[in-house]
Amino acid sequence: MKTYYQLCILVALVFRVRSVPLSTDMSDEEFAKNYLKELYDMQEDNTPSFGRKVSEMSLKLSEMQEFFGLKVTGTLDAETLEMMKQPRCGVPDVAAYRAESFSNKWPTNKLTYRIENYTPDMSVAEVDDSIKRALQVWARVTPLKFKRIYSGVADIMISFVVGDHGDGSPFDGPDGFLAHAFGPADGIGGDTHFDDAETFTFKSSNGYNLFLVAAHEFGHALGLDHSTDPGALMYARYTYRDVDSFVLPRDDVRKIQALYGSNPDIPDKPEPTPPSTPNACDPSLVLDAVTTLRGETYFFKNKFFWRHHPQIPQNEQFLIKSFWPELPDDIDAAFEDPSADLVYIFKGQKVWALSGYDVVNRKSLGSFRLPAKVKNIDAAVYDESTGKMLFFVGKSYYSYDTNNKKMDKGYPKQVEERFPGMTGKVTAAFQNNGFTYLFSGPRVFEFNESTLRRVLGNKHFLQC
Ligand SMILES: [Ca+2]
Ligand SMILES: [Ca+2]
Ligand SMILES: [Ca+2]
Ligand SMILES: [Zn+2]
Ligand SMILES: [Zn+2]
Repeated sequence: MKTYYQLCILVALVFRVRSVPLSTDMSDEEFAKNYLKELYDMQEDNTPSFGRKVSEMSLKLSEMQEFFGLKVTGTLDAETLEMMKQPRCGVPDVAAYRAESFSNKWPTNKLTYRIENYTPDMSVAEVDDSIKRALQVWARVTPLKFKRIYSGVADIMISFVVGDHGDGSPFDGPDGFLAHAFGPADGIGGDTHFDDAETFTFKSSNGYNLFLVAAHEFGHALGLDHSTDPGALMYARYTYRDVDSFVLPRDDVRKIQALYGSNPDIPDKPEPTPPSTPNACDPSLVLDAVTTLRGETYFFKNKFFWRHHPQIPQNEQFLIKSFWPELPDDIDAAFEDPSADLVYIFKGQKVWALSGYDVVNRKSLGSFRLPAKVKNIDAAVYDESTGKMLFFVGKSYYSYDTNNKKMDKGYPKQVEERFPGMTGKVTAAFQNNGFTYLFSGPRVFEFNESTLRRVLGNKHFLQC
């Protein structure tokens, strides 16, 4: 009789579940509506509108665009839809839209967790290890201590579930929402659910890395909201990063310590410095590489790049791996060959050829006939007027003939011979609208053919 009663409750819960799960076979409009209802508390807009009243959907679209640093149009443009379809966390982006019964922190520093079940994607030991390390990410920088229990009710109950699972926020099948967690409170508070329709992984960049997803969700379980910093662990969109070298970014450290304080136990070995997201306003900023890509310009720095679209005043900043998971961080150089619609990315001896968001080929520096003594280049640019690829190494440069597929004779030459006034080392380069821009540290030299027109700062391109 008891079993029957429990079953009834379960069924009732399933019917109580409100929203339609996100699915990619819906129309884009329907998809966007569900996204905004789920994450931005969009209400059904049934009121007849007169004149130019701004619709609820438009308001919510603007809010979402603002949150992700997109151009605020209030319309469902291609860029917004693309962002909506990225794999992400299922917790709403704006704290005010979450249930008010959750407070912003736990009243104690000693919390328990329990792993209720396992995903078939990984071994039990791999899941245990991923969860433990994900909690340690937060414990390392706070006074928080996590104790695992194997029965009974823990503060943080961890489970792998699919579809409707009785908490009013059903999962959506592969991709879309990967997981969600409830903020600090009794009962369901702190509980963390993973969508087992995903393929979770231990170390690989294929599928979704359980450690990274879990570390993000535990941030919510401890009281954090989503961050607008694209480098933060608490950014809503999933991005693969190297798991072994993971260090909690500065933005997250600052926010969790504002709630709980720092770790009073002096660590045995000094902690690595939390990585911070490069700031466009930093006057000493030295970019790693710059390239055009299909009419846009990409400015690379460390793990990040800024994307500039000529029609959009505001640049967007992303992790390199969120566009090209296979690319390394800290690249040396990049350029676009528009005749082949390819962008080449250089790091050390390695070269990646990109067609839009796809890596289509891997090459080596040697394939451009650079001498073997050149172990890496500092900058590169495709000179449209001559069809040559220019490779900068220190204060000299090489010229590669794309038609004959060989290095031009008489190189390397001094950069100053071709670009008079460019006396320093070239650290990044690109061409746009017929001008050549040579970066030397934080300064940018603008050339019209061989004539130096003016010297600019990074700020000319990166708004701040
Ligand atoms: Ca709980
Ligand atoms: Ca999903
Ligand atoms: Ca460089
Ligand atoms: Zn989240
Ligand atoms: Zn759930």
